[in-house]
Amino acid sequence: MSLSPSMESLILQLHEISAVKFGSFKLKSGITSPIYIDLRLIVSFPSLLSQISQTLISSLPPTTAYDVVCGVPYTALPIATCVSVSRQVPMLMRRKEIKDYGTSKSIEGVFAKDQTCLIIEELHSMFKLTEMVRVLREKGKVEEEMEKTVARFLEENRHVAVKAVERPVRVKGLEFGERAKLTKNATGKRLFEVMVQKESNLCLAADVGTAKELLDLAEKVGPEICMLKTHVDILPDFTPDFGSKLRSIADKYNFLIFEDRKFADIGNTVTMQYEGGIFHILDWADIVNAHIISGPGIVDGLKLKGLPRGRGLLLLAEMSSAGNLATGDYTAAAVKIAEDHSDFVIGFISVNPASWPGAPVNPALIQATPGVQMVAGGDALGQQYNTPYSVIYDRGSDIIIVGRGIIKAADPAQAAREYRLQGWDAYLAKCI
Ligand code: S5P
Repeated sequence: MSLSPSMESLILQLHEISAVKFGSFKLKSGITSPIYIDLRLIVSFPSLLSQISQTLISSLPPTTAYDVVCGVPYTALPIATCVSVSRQVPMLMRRKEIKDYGTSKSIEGVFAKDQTCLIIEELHSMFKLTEMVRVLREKGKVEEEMEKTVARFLEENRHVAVKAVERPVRVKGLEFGERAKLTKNATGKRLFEVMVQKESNLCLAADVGTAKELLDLAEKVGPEICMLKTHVDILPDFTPDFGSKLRSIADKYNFLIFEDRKFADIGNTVTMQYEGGIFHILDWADIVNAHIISGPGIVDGLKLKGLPRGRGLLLLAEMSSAGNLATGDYTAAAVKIAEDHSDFVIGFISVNPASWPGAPVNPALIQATPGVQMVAGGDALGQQYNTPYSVIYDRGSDIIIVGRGIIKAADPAQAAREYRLQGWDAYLAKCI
């Protein structure tokens, strides 16, 4: 099917301003692409911007009714603004980064429940990339060879995307209850069991300012969570009875305690850090975690102290922050160390375990993922957020770790309930 002349002219103009480029481009995902589209450039070409907006609107079915229009940052914002101004329809802006100060709003603008919103996301929906390249080839802007290269690239990466979504579905049947029976570690087994009993795969990252606030929060959110994660070294009012106080709340609401200590030293040093100091982590934390930067000796060291007490260890196989180095071979090394110590290692801190080679890995091992909020985005210091559904269903994780999404909410208990339901629904969707 051929495109309309106005669509063809639009494609030619985009090529003209170099918003469509051919060559070799490394994408954010790490893939190398032969085509790159940078629509941010269109703000410098007002007549093109207006043409795109008009074409987009006229491509909607005539009966489409909407009360507000919203652009997804950043590329679609100017397009949405043009639509808003030309149609005189109010606009909303969805934030990319959610502030953790001020109003913490994820959507700016005035709107009401039950209003219909037209969301403008990208130009790609107006025509397919293959059609775009075909037009450019027909008009002599690209060689036939390049058209074939792009087609091959799109075909290959369509499969990659499908695989990433399909992988978790293949663990069908291996539900948390069954996985509990596979784990060799008492704490790992208990964690799976608590998840089933409470229908919760939510871990609260309780990064609040004081021990008092933390204990209050644990009381409020306790019924919703399978695990509570602490950073005990940020609590200025820590006292030696903190551990026993938190333990009694954990027993009351049936959740596990995970001290996010991120051990990273040699085996001998971590034995002392785990057991001693002022925090005595070994006495009250069911679970701790470790980087594998120093090699497998760190696991041996922690195991020496933790295993006789029935404790469990999570390895940091990936991290959620932008530009982190825990990727590729590093992640694979974490998996190998976990397999070699599966009596003590109960799983991983991970971000996209569905994409690991050979995924899903050993189902006895649990995947816990930080960087979770209701809206994907990030903070100002490199944290990157995915939604509960995307983390559990698409990325193949088991547990969502949520901090500011809950603790900064007006009603943390209510927010925790919402995260629990979303996380659990995504898990159930994987089990069908
Ligand atoms: O890669 C990581 C690993 C961890 S454990 N990225 C993380 O954000 N974390 C922790 O998860 C981090 O230390 C913090 O306690 C929590 C995320 O908090 P949020 O407020 O961004 O949800």
